[in-house]
Amino acid sequence: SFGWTRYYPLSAIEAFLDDILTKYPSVTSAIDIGTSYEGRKIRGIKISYKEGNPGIFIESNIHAREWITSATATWLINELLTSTDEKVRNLAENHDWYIVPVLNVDGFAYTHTTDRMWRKTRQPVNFSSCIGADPNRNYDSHWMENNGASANPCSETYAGTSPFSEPEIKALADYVASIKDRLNIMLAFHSYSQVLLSPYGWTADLPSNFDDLMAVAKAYADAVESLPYGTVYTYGTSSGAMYFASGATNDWAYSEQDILLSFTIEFRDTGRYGFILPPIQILPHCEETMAGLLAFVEKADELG
Ligand code: 0X9
Ligand code: ZN
Ligand code: ZN
Repeated sequence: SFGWTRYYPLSAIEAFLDDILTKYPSVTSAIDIGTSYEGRKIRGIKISYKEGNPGIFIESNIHAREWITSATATWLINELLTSTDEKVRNLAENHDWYIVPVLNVDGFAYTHTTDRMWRKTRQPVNFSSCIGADPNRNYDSHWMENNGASANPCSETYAGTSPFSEPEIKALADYVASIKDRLNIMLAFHSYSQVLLSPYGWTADLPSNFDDLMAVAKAYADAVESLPYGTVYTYGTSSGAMYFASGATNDWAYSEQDILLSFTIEFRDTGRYGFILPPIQILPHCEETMAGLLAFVEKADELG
């Protein structure tokens, strides 16, 4: 049965979602995001205990090889539904959760069958022998500006032929746009580097609510570091703390959808294992992610 001591292929993650929907029919509902290039369903789950809660959207595994992200997203779903911890109950019951454990379904399947280090989508590019675009450069927000992406189809940061050329990204964007008024937080789960990245990636300018963004990021980092594992997260803007990246999820959510607490979170580790994080680290990582999220959301609620 499903658990968090190993990584699972897409079919097992789908079975996990079905199981959750069957077990918790009154507080969960299936989200049908759309269909990938290769025809796979992109699925999510909504957890809602009551009407009118502020919403939190989690995009996960947009990069195919970042397996710890979907392991964490499925753990989070399970924990929100089963935990008896008072703080987790508050987090679950007073917020609506929209969680898409695997967005890049084609790429994820490919990492299981063929190339563990695949990052991009699997849609062929006309007149190129290289396949796929970087889905995290494909959102329609300052697309291809300021050298934040590549025009070379063989590059790992190829932006695609046009904004939203990748069906998975178009599908996610359409879904988020349809519920954006209910969302105040959007998180994109990535690995690795242990850093929280706010807008902007496409410019070095600071967002207008920079102080609030850094306050919630600091709350997350402090909470994680206070656990016995002592894992250190840093934080900053995407362009300042990492590198220029245009057309990424968090810039699009922030600038085009007015979701004012939008982050990319780069999970464990800092490079020892990189994308191939050992399964033994999944549960400790999930626990510290919950500590981080509790502190982040508490601070966000406080800021209003
Ligand atoms: O390059 C990326 O897309 C992200 N790093 S990763 O190693 N997971 O590929 C970082 C993107 C950060 N920038 C923005 N979100 N704008
Ligand atoms: Zn622009
Ligand atoms: Zn990534």
